[in-house]
Amino acid sequence: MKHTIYLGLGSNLGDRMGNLRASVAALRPAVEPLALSPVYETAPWGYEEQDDFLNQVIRAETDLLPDELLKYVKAIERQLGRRPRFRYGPREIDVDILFYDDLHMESFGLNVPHPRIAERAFVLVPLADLAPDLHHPTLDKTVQELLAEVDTSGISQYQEIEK
Ligand code: PH2
Ligand code: MG
Ligand code: MG
Repeated sequence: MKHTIYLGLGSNLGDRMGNLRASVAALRPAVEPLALSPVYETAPWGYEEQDDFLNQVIRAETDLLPDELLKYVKAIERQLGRRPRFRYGPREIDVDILFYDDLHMESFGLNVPHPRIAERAFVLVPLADLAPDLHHPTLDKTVQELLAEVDTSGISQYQEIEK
């Protein structure tokens, strides 16, 4: 059965735009991207002594179950060169499961929806571009309503300089 998912992508090491693009390409065919948000350059959250991130959100479709999807995106992160580092620290690519249909699950290793969506403008800004009316199943608010409650300074749409 097809499930609608939202993934949050982030990169602040190496070729940030290339890393985002490579992660989207690597998702197929088990995860089929349906819509890509604009890319935003965002000030680091949680641990500030690191370079700015590029962040993007995508809507996709998959037959994978949540645990399978988690394994799948972790394998893509490794494939794109990500090595274990400290929490909230720099990374070549981060692929987070934000929503999986309207599922709510909390288990060791995987919480859905992603537990920190409401605190993160770098997720809510691109998410609102794709799905402003999406309903958060546990907070009982829409993405648009959550976005109105966060500080969006430090988030700007990213224009890649032509090479
Ligand atoms: N990811 C983090 C920690 N901090 N800050 C920004 N701006 N963007 C991120 O993707 C990000 C972060 C851990 O996943
Ligand atoms: Mg993350
Ligand atoms: Mg992650």
